[in-house]
Amino acid sequence: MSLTKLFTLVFLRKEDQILLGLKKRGFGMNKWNGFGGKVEPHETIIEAAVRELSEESRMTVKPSDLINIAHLEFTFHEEPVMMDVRVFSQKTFEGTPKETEEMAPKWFNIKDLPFSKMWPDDEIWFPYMLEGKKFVGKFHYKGFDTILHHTIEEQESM
Ligand code: 6U4
Ligand code: NA
Ligand code: NA
Repeated sequence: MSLTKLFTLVFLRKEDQILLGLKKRGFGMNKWNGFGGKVEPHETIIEAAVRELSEESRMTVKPSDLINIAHLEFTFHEEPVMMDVRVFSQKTFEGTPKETEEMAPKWFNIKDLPFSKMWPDDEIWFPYMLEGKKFVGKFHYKGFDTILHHTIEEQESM
């Protein structure tokens, strides 16, 4: 794998709801997703997670409240790139989600998630996250719609 890029992905929880944002531009446009983006060279993964959440939803979290629940690796057929996505969850936050240039946020009931308008891998690993498990998921895509193969391994800790 010649090129690995590091990303963050944050999910806020409130009772039986989860905050998703409809991506308005760029990678994953028109899909509902958690909040996150590229880790910049000058910052830690946690700093990037807090920054991206704030930039995309105007929500504030304390870095020490973020819990790393998963590690997702995406590879693509005949492409030498790997996306290394660090997934975080947390229940303590401040603010009311606001629409930004990049994302339109909305609370969803966890029993009524819009999987048909999410990344295809989400339907596979969301059940692990919603059951409070920690895991490593690896997904090999052809294009952006077809998962050729995947593995999910539960972890004791991340
Ligand atoms: P800029 O260049 O600022 O628009 P940036 O916000 O840094 O981009 P972006 O939004 O492209 O990064 O990051 C992609 C986001 O999508 C990250 O939070 C990771 C997430 N993501 C990428 N592939 C995913 C997938 N297959 N399933 C998923 N989330 C994915 O659930
Ligand atoms: Na982003
Ligand atoms: Na960014």
